Amino acid sequence: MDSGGNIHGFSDEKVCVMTETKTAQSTSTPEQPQPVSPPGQPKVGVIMGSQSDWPTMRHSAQMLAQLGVAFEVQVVSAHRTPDLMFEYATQAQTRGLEVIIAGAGGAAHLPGMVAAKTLVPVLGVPVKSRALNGQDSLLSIAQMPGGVPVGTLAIGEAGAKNAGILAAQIIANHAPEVRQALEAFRQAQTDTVLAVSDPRNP
Ligand code: RP5
Repeated sequence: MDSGGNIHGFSDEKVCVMTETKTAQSTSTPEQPQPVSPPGQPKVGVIMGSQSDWPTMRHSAQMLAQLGVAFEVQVVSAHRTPDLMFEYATQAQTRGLEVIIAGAGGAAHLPGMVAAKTLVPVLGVPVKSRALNGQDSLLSIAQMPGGVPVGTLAIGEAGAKNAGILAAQIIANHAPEVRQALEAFRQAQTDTVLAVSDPRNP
């Protein structure tokens, strides 16, 4: 922890820089602008075991941005940076995080290990692994022992997207503006389906 009370890598300044850094990286394309957090204290932490998880986890960030929920993003590996993972989990509540979305693939220990060290609700996203198409990730995240829950979403992009929505729904319990954004999102989704109900004419 530094003199300003921020643990390594999680000051407001760092979150801001990270967002800009993501924008400059090779995963950014003109068609896929990188999601940027709304201003304010991050309420949701989007963490992942590897940079390679970002193409999946960006969908969580995208939904949070769309729904107006301030978030931060960070690579935190259970295996490669275990001390950072421990620090992130133990500091999450005092830093104001209300939900943690943790994505990981393969031997996906990150969500469960983070959940073991915090009472902040953890939503786990199984990333589609190269070897087993994410079935290993899914089982690693879902099969927690009784007493240490992780809310497990679907494998891959759908799970990441739904994790962002579900995190927003949790925040919406005390944030009317987020509830309004969710209602608008649901209505737009319904309208889109009803507008083109004949599958032969997409
Ligand atoms: C996990 O190992 C990560 O979450 C990632 O999904 C997987 C592979 O990581 P890389 O080898 O691509 O860094 O820890």
